[in-house]
Amino acid sequence: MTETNRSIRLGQLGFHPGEHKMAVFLQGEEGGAFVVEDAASGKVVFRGKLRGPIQSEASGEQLYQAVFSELDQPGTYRMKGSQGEASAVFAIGEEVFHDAHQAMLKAFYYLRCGMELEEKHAAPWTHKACHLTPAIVYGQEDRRIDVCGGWHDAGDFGKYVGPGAKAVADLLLAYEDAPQAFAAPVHIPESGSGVPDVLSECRYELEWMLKMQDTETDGVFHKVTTLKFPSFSCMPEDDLADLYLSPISAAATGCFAGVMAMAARVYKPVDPAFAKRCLDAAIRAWGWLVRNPEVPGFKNPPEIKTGEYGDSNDRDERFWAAAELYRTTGESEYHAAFRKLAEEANFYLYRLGWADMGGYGVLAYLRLPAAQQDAALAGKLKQGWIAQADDFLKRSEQDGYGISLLPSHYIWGSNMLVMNHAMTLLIAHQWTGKEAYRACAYNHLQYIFGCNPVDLSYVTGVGSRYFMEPHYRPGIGDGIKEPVPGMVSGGPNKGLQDEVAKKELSGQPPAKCFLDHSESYSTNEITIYWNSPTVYVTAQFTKSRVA
Ligand code: G3I
Ligand code: 9MR
Ligand code: ZN
Repeated sequence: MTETNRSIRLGQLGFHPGEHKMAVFLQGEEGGAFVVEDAASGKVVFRGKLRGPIQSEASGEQLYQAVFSELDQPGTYRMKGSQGEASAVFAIGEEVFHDAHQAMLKAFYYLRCGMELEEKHAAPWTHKACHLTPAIVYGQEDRRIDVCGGWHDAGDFGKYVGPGAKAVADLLLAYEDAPQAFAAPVHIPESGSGVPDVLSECRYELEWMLKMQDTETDGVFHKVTTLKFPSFSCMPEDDLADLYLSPISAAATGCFAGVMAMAARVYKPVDPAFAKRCLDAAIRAWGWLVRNPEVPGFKNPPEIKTGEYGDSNDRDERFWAAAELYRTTGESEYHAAFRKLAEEANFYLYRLGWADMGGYGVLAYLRLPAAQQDAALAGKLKQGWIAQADDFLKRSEQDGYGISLLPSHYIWGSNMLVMNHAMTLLIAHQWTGKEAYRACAYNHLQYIFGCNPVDLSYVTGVGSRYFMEPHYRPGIGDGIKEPVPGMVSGGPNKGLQDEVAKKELSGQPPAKCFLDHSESYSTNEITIYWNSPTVYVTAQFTKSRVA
């Protein structure tokens, strides 16, 4: 019987025929032999030579890469090195990511606010309806607004417009770019309605967002939260402190206009009336932006201590809004605004983060028919996107795990960067057909699924060894050992920004600054916008299957 040791790292879900296949060895020698055996018979089906050594600055390890892309025969396998070390058993098959994809989409349902999570859909992770009282408008204490619904942001119960917009944008793009991956239901209350579950789930968030638009000014409140975070084990329904709407911000209003204009397009075939509500709301938000060309960036008011999502630059949000409104309506006013912002370009054009939405604007513009584009501008933007992908590719070629993060990129939510970069690469692949981009994106996803220095899958319930203790209040408070499945951890953060991380991780290399501990909110929280790019990337590798 073969002993499995942990010196061979590989994506725990396995690989697809036709896709890039790589494992990482901690032991080995230059040109050393490795084999892949059939798990049942022990028959050698592939022989290869290790590539390396590669000194990983991010993880402090010396690594070897074992590439076996030619092995495409579906089955179960095990790898072995020349020193007798053996990997865990892994699969090759068309559907190896299917369940993970479903679980990561279903995770959004578990984050729903304002409704009971009933046994029928949520067992065993049920809870009562939460956050039902109208919220106080900060600075206008006698004004209260109903903003019930939407998704909790993360391990806390705040609801923030910018992060919500990123999450919905990723999911709608995931659906647009790989509709076949969303054919099977994920068992939410709306399943079976004839509308794909991903659209029903996003609508739950969009309906909440619509309530966040101020009926008096058309601006959008930045967020709704209690004044401070509740205790770590607080269940949503027990979080009864007053809810406050933080002031309107240009960042929130810009994101709102962007995502609503996008939704207007995506929902038109399934629900034209809803699509029209989204478009009207987007146009009104745009009006606010035009009337408020220069506004200070968002900062928490002094009494409000919850997640700030501060953003000092609102040009990228305006840019995204202009692009989506132009794509959806074809009106020249938005095109003019887009060109002007693109020309100034005083923001990150290609990022897909919660604070930097430029990339979504570029994408919306580049997906217009050529006749509606300014050809020179479109050419420049496409070239810029591809240059960004090339840079990620080059960096990945120098990284032991084949990913594009430099040591300085292991910050709070580093897994979002891993997945955002993979999105960038996959879109570059769609435009160019260059296989190296797709292979590189695949390595990024395999990193999330366990081919990483921590040797854990960063998605709950996914793989054979996954993190168990997310910083997620309902998961701490519910007394259930098994975490809610399908949730993506923030991942290693060299900033050590919580007490346990400071205590346990000091001196660790950046890519190992991760703690599977429920109090380590700076390394092990979960959020909607860490799940959403992961769904995008996974969907690109998921074939249709109606369960
Ligand atoms: O951008 C800088 C970069 O220039 C610098 O090199 C690097 C080095 O430290 O830091 C980067 O800034 C970090 C920033 O995230 C980047 O997005 C900050 O250090 C880091 O503190 C900040 O963390 C944010 C965290 O809130 C604290 O504000 C996370 O991005 C953000 O995801 C997280 O969001 C929280 C919400 O507040 C509340 N809800 C849960 C959610 C997840 O933990
Ligand atoms: O528990 C909070 C977590 O959900 C947030 O993401 C994080 C964001 O800063 O903050 C956590 O709360 C801590 C706060 O930041 C600092 N003081 C201690 C808080 C925990 O009680
Ligand atoms: Zn709630």
